[in-house]
Amino acid sequence: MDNPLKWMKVPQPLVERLGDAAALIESTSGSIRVISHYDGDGISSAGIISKSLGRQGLRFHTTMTNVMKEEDLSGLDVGFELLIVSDMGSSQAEMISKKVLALGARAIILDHHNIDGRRNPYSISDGGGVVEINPRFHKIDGTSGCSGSTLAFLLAVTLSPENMDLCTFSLAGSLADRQHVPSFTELNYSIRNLAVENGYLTSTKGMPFSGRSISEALVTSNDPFIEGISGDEDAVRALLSQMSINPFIPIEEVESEKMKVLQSYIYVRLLRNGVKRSVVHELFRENFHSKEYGSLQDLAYAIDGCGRFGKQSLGFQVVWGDMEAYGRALDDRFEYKKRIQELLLERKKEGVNDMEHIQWFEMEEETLSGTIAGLGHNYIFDHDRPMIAMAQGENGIMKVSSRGDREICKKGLDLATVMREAGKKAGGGGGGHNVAAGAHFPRERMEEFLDTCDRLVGEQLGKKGG
Ligand SMILES: [Mn+2]
Repeated sequence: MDNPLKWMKVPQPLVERLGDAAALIESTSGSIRVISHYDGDGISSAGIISKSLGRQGLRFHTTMTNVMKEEDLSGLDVGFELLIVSDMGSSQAEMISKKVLALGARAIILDHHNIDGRRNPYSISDGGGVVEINPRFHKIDGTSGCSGSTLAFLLAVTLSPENMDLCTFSLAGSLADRQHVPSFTELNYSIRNLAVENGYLTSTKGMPFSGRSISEALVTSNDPFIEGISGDEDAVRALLSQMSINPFIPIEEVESEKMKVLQSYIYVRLLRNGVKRSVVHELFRENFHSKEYGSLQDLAYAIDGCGRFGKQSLGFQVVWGDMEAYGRALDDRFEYKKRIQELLLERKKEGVNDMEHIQWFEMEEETLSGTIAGLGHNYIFDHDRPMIAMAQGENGIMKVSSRGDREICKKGLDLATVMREAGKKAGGGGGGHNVAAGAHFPRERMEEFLDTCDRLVGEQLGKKGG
């Protein structure tokens, strides 16, 4: 393919900006510094950019970090001619511009986050030394239609059509940023088409099962968590034998007719267990499979997990194409999935505390409390009241994660407001989205916090207390 950008019908103004960025890269003879965000999308972006620079024979040095602070930039070694900031940078464009001007260097910003109401991106012609590319300047939704790795991939194929093979990591990065729900759109959709039509990925519709075999997929399934199946090896064996499916074969080797029967069995079973129809429907989406990497979801979560566990360089190696690294990252991914299930089963056994309009529980692992709250709400406990999970952090500060679902939000639930108000009232703070939000407050004010949450949720849903 001569021109993947044309094939994908990337809007002309964006093509031009990518061209400016590619020209900057091609005119750089010295070293290139790449700084990217350290989550799944950022690691994928860093890998895609670095791989394409390496293929051009350019010298580069890549790091991944959480939030880029001014100190990080000041601490940068000065021996670079070009700085590429990826999956972040738009909100710090001015600082980046000052820094590179002072060093006599140039910068490229590839970001899909907020542009703080700015009308125009930084461009090399305005004298700021920066080419900024952000879909939000082109009326493309940066939350769902384009991630950091989408931009990294578009730049890579601008540099050379040979980089088209990196499309798998582009979509893995977008998936890690949850841009695949309910389906890939805008620029992600174009890349999805490129990947599928050129044989990099195959696509099937159904529940997103993942695992190295069909039985592992069912036993370790958390989303959906299927009562009586998830976590129960004997039940899974019995079910598969009843359907004449060999439990040890990879998911993609299960005959499609049998897979359909299995999927609809689970569908009915979830509904019969009382799981909301809207939650079950959301599970049916397009799933992708790569010959080399298996399920795109596993690839994405394996890379994302590397960020989560502070193993960014392992994630980077995966994107670089190191299959041994991928094996290790996958092991971590399945360990993590197992841990989530253990916590979920433990929660199921211990139960949650009921209030009139909310349900809540306390757990130890702060990093997983949001996940357990969400899965518990959707699949195990009462589906009509939001779930509030708390974990004690440092200095007696309680960290809160709350989860609802789209259906309750349609009825008026806004957890962002609940968390902000209740957090503030209990001497802390909070915020987030209507369906998922967080808060913090000092432990001794827990009762007050919970009472406020209960009252606010009741008011939002139009239910009077008493
Ligand atoms: Mn991102």
